[in-house]
Amino acid sequence: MMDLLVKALLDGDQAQAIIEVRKLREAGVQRRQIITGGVEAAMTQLDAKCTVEQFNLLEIMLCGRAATGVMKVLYPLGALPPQTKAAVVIGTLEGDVHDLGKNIFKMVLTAKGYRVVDCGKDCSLERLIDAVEQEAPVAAGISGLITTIIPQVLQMKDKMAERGLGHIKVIAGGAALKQATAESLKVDFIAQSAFDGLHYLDQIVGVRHE
Ligand code: B12
Repeated sequence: MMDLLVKALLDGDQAQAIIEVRKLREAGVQRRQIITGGVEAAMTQLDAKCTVEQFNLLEIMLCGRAATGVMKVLYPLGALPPQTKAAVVIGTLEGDVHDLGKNIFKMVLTAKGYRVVDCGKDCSLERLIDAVEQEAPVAAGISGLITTIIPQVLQMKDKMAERGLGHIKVIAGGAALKQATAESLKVDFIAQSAFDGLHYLDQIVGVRHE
């Protein structure tokens, strides 16, 4: 069944992808498995079509739209819990327009009761840090899919410290950042997935997992 979901996503067939995800949920498959084994797996396969030599924008956008549709089925807006946990500021840095992963992280956090302040994509460091200053979050989350944003990531903590925000954790995720170590990127934590990020935040705010 997961294979059918991956195929529907790769075909950019949102309606079919939604049918497959409903079947998976009815069969008792967890959201987490659907995201990692379905959505992420499909996007990894899409990789081959998103290179400098081969780039079919329409095809990739349709896959992205199908993935977004699947996420809305997994986390319906009407069924959100009250946002009683800490705030988290998230964004994709300047020059990077990839936002599927960031949006998944946002949905996962929102579904767990965090108040997520989303600075969007192609967001300057200044704007992200302004939001951190205003919202007093427990952490700032950076999503990075292209390596050109790494210099901005390296400056994040220092720039926050200059504004007296050095105590706030910075966590990073996304394909361009997750192979690196937290030390080499000068951040507090590197998340391998949205759930990895969630667990790290839960640890900071002291949520227990059974
Ligand atoms: C879809 C896609 C696009 C779409 C994006 C649509 C959208 N709205 O996001 C479009 C078509 C716009 C696009 C454009 C481009 N793309 Co593109 N794209 C991809 C592709 C195929 C999939 C990315 C994706 O969505 N993955 C699925 C998500 C769910 O995974 P994820 O982001 O890793 O997120 C998960 C975790 O990492 C985590 N996570 C993510 N962020 C965060 C943050 C925090 C804080 C936490 C805790 C967790 C977390 O949560 C998610 C769920 O677990 C990748 C290939 C790849 N393997 O990544 C290339 C890729 C990222 N693109 C690439 C390139 C080069 C481009 C272009 C420059 C293309 C070009 N040749 O002109 C342009 C423009 C980019 C720009 N300026 O930003 C390269 C980057 C290479 C590099 N090393 O820098 C890649 C790697 C393809 C390749 N192999 O060449 N792309």
